[in-house]
Amino acid sequence: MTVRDILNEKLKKGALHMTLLDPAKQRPAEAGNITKLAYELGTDAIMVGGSTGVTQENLDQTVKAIKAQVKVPVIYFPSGANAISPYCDAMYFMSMLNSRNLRMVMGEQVMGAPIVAKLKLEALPMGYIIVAPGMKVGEVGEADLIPRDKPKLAVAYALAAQFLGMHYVYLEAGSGAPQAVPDEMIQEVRKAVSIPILVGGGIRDAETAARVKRAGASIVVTGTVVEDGSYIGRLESIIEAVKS
Ligand code: 1GP
Repeated sequence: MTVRDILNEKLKKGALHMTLLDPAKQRPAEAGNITKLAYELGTDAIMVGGSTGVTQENLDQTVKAIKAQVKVPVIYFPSGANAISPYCDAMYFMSMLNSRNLRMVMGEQVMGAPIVAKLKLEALPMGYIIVAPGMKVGEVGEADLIPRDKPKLAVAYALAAQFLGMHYVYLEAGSGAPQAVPDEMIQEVRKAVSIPILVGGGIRDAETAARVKRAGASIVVTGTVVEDGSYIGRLESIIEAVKS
């Protein structure tokens, strides 16, 4: 079964939660321990990636350590073609649609595609859309941020992703964003597209996770919350909010 099939089967039953780990932020063994806990709490997949500091070495070691601890898909969430791990189950093959830099839209993809083919990695085509404030990823990705009060602009990008044949669209407020993607924007995108919508950035509590899900997110992504020492109770309530 492909990762896409696994996710599709799960999505038929409701919204999913994914846990994001940045390989540059902790040692591989710790990443393994964190994801084991997230897996036991019911997270549906582990995403591995970060905007800066990802190397082939820390990526491979982190993915291997996570794979040893969880039975859910481990999906690479790349920032470029500089590192691609053969150990993950799949990778988002993504384009930052609202970047001003062509390298982020199609350059890294052209460099990475032959490597993905050689490794026979499952590619999950995804349109990546950066919403204000965008944080680090908006900065390094040179994104023309979608203003928070312009849901129709997000809809136009999401529709473009769908019409280009992408299987997923990701509304990203940026890791550590003070506020998550606005409800109205998620609602409008939900009404417009039929592909699954990932929403991430700034989701740190159950209430926000529930709100994002109610607005129409198919997959709720949390990252920062597991980097915080007091995450256990939080992560449990976030996963519960997404699943209920
Ligand atoms: C970043 O959307 C993800 O790509 C997760 O964001 O770290 O704010 O949870 P947080």
